[in-house]
Amino acid sequence: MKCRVCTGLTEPVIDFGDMPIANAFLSNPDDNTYRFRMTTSFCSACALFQLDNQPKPELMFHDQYPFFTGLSNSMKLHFGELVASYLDNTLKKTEELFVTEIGSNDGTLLEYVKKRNIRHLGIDPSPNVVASSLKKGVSAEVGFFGKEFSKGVKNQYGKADFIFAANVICHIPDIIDFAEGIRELLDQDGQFVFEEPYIGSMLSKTSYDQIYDEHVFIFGALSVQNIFRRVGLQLVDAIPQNTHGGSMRYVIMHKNCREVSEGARRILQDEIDAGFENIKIYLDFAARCESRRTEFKELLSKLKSQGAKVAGYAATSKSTTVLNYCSIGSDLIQYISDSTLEKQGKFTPGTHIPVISQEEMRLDPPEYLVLFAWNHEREILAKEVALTKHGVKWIKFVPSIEILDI
Ligand code: DWN
Ligand code: ZN
Repeated sequence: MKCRVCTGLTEPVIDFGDMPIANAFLSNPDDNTYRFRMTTSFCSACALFQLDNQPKPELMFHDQYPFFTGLSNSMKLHFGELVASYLDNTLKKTEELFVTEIGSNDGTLLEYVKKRNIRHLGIDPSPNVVASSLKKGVSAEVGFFGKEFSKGVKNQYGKADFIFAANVICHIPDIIDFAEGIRELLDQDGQFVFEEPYIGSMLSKTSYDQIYDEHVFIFGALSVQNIFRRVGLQLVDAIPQNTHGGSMRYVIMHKNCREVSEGARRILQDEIDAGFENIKIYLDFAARCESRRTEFKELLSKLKSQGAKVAGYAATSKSTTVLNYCSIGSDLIQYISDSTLEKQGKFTPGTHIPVISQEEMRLDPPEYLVLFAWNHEREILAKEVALTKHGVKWIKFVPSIEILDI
């Protein structure tokens, strides 16, 4: 396959088989399911792990996109801290600032900017999440950000002092056009601050569920540096984050604006030392994914043979990869409970497990709950102490398959 960045040849890593769209929950299990072949590969020239094929963006991001950032309290707090740590330290006057967020979803992050009376604009391709942002009084426009789009924003609002993005850039296949858009829009001393699931965490935790249709890339500091260098921008900082099971915050600026931080230098060197530029580490990961699949399926089959009632907690995008890759249907997991209204009453993509509300699940809890939102473990276990006290046992599959002993 051709690398999406340098067009050089990539090396195959793992084939997950035919996969549905991760967030295409079905109203009726008989509905037709669109599938694409989810193979992944690695470009050693860019140190970039990527999907070979991705469904058309319109199939993934539309007016029924069922993910709302604000449903997680810990993420709300995280974005509050993120905004404060940059806007508290800027020397510019409030009335001079202009802040943009790409993939602004329901406006959770920009609401903190709005509260400071700072001019801002969110950009997101899904009209329904933009509508929920507007309801909060957060300005936002529907669109796919790229070079063309950035010109319109620049003409209307001027250059941006800060461009934020969280868990978004890895969704954008034409990443060079995107990076050129950032170069257009970013003011001379402006900062592009973005966070993404970190390739190092995915490799060390074997969290292969980070790979699904929307995540066309899984980045590390080396690959981010390579991409932005191509358009004349520079990686100046990289700061590890605990969110989403291990993420990295990257800061990009125009060239020669600032020295590369000590932290970023160390992370880049650690990646080189760990072999992130070489296919071997990815092939080892692929082998672990296969044994993890066998182990998980064996555990669920054993519980079934014991007559145990097993359900899932949180119908995440990530769960679509796990369920389809491991061929797990409602025979092994009776239902998944989720707090998103738009997912309740529907069926999981490709595997047809019913999704019910959390209130309904709490009325008659199962014996085992698979924690599909393992990245929100702390928040969920704190919220669900009553379930644990009731005797519910939690099953985790990242970083290893385990029944939690609480
Ligand atoms: O990158 C992405 C991340 C940030 O968000 C997107 N491509 C889509 C989405 O991925 P995800 O669905 O795997 O995200 P989460 O945040 O791991 O899971 C969200 C789901 O979990 C929602 O359906 C809501 C549900 N949930 C719940 O039912 N109870 C979440 C929490 C925290 C809860 O307490
Ligand atoms: Zn490449």
